[in-house]
Amino acid sequence: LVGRDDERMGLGVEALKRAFLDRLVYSQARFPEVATRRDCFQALALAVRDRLLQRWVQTARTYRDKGSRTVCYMSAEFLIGPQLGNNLINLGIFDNARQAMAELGLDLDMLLDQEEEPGLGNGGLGRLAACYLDSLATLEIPAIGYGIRYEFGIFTQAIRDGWQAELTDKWLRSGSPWLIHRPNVAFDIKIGGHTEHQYEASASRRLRVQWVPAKVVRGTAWDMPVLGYGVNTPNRLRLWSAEAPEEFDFAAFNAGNYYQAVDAEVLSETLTKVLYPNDEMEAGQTLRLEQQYFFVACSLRDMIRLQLQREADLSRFHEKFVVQLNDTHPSIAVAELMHLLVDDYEMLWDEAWSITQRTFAYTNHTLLPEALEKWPLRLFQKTLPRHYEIICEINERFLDEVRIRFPGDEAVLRRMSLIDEDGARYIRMAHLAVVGSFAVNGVAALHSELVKSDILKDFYELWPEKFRNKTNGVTPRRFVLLANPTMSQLIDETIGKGWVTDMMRLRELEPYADDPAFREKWRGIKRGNKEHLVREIKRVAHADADPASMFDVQVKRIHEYKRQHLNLLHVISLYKRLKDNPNLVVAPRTVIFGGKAAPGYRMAKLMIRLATAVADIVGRDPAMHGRLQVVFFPNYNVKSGQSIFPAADLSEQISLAGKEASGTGNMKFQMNGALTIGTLDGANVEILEQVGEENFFLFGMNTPEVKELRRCGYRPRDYYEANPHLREVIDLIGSGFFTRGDRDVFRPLVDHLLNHDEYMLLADFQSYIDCQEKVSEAYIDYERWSRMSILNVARSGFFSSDRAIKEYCTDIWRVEPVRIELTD
Ligand code: 26Q
Repeated sequence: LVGRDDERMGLGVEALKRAFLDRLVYSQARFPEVATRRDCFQALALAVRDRLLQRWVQTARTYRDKGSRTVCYMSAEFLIGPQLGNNLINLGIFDNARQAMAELGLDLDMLLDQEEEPGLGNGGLGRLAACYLDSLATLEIPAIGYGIRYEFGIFTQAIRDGWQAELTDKWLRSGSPWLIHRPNVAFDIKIGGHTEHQYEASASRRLRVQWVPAKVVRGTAWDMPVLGYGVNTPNRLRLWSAEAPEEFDFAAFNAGNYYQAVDAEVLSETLTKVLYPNDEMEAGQTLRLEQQYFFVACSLRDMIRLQLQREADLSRFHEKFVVQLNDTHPSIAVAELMHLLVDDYEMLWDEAWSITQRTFAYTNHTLLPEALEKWPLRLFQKTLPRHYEIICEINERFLDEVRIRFPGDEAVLRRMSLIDEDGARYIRMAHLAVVGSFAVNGVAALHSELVKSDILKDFYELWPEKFRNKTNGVTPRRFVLLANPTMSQLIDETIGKGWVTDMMRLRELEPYADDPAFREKWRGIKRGNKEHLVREIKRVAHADADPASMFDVQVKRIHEYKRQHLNLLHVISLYKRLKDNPNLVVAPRTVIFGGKAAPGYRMAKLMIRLATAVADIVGRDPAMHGRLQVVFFPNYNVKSGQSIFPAADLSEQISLAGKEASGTGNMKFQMNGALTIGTLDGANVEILEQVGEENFFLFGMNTPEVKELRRCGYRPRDYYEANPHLREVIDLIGSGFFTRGDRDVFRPLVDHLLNHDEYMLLADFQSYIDCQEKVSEAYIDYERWSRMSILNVARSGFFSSDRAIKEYCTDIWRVEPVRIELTD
């Protein structure tokens, strides 16, 4: 079909130049003199895509011939970010591409900058799925990512008058060179309607159930190749797009201004138009449930089709496929597989259930009980009438098992039921996922313990063998090699190249922490990265930042539990102390914030307003010049993250202990030489364990202390009254000082802190301020800081997503690598 001597295979500079010019003419219909930057990006992307597809065909053929066991990673979100740079890195042709473009008078960085970011996710959970696809391919594991091709990804954030404004994300405006449409991979998916029950006339008089839908939506596949680093394995990311023109339910979709901003006509067309921008559960949105069901139904039909190509029936389905459920968003798959096996393939319930339970594994990503996904029973029944019946059947059989294990315990039955019957009735998706899966995992050591002791305690007592931990990881290809080329090169020169796929080898950097010449180079690299970020800050936030100051960074979704406002309390405290004592010796700081707030989350939007208000006042004060500055970096996303992580000195990971399941930004900062100031929460606990307490700034209560304080009755106002400095800081916010005398703007925030303070900022305030004082002292001693920074990178290997994926492979999926050879 295609061979080594194929024109489209060449990876050298000359071949890339020819391929680029070829694609410019034959795909873009442009001659070089009139080509726009966009044309040039498309041409290079298509030239690179040719090289991926060649390998892809070979991979697909190998998997088919070998009948390889395949991991299906099901996720409503894949926050993959720009693809060109990563594909060049993974193909090993980044430098050749740069040279080829330079010889044609083009700058590769300019071309990379043209790519629209596919923002098909909210934050951590979606980005984790993308890192895992990178590692699966790099480790040569047969895998498919199944998800949704949203036409509009996460909104673009603009800052207007200091407030967040949401703009629609039209990432497909000029098409994506990476997506390949497969209109003949299509399934018709039923939604709504009712069921009809009939006994067969035959001797068995078997019950047959017919689902008569209210509407049918057609799903078609769009595939994106995901190439591994230094291997010939591109795996498949298969995203489903809805095609049937259906009336749009406006009543269910009027949650806020963001939706109104989206063109109503376009919206009414389809199911897969828009990603829901809340990274938390919000009950009662029919379209969201339809999205989840739609992509799961398409994906399972796709897997069944593949299995029936290989074998005569579905009895060994679970041997050929394992499905990882990325949180409960795809957990309706448990009921859907039962529906397909029992209703369509006429399997007996017990055999179908045995296959189902051996197919699924479930990852939990939250510790907030209110964030566990649940659907109002009536809404669920209306949308998925057959699945409602199946869930009732699963529930009855399950509760029989619970009765045997806990005789006479009515309370435990109520707690564990798949249906919440206290007050308004709901379907509990986490319970469905646990009952239907053979493995359940949390995403950091502490989180997995809390899953067992708190949120899924009863299930742990029933089935302790199902529960595991898989601490998250991030891909060093994107977040180190691509994002931080200068540091990567220094590491290459120092310990050789193998570290990119064997991150524990970074330990070999440890001796260089004591080498003054190495430390000097290390500082030079950080300085260069900061100067790059300074230019970005100028471009997007129109502010001048000082690269000599400490870059103190908190980038992540805006949430009260993540406590960006605790960071702001420190900024205001520092501002006050500098005003009161101009001779105070502290490290100059630039405090950088970035992150989106869910459009309907008022307090989160107010936190953004507080950050921009403080940035404004501090920025206008000449006394703060060269001492303190605050920047809100708009529209934090994967692409801007790649400029931010390498430039950070200090990583803020300050959630209330017991609330952040893991965090993954914390790992990206560490890999780029930032030191962490953080609580004992999520994966911070393991970062601290890896780097040692002398290389980590720890503050605040731990999880048992938080529980104890809550048990005793937490009264935030006591802290306010007992601590004059805290009082000063809070009063300054309340006084209208940051809002030209308007005392109303931040009143909800101040009132909330003084009267409720669910996330206990006031309890952790003094500990945080004292810890920031230690940070400042350490930064001034720049030889010490460099040493700590180097040791942080040297000890970051554990947080590679390769380590995480290897653990999933051996402990949950039982899959083996399949080597892909390129033959002629
Ligand atoms: C659910 C139902 C309806 C609408 C929206 C949602 C929804 C969407 C996205 C619920 C949650 C999310 C995203 C959650 C998330 O990103 N969680 C983060 O996952 C990371 C990866 O494991 C962890 O590191 C973070 O600690 C966790 O907060």
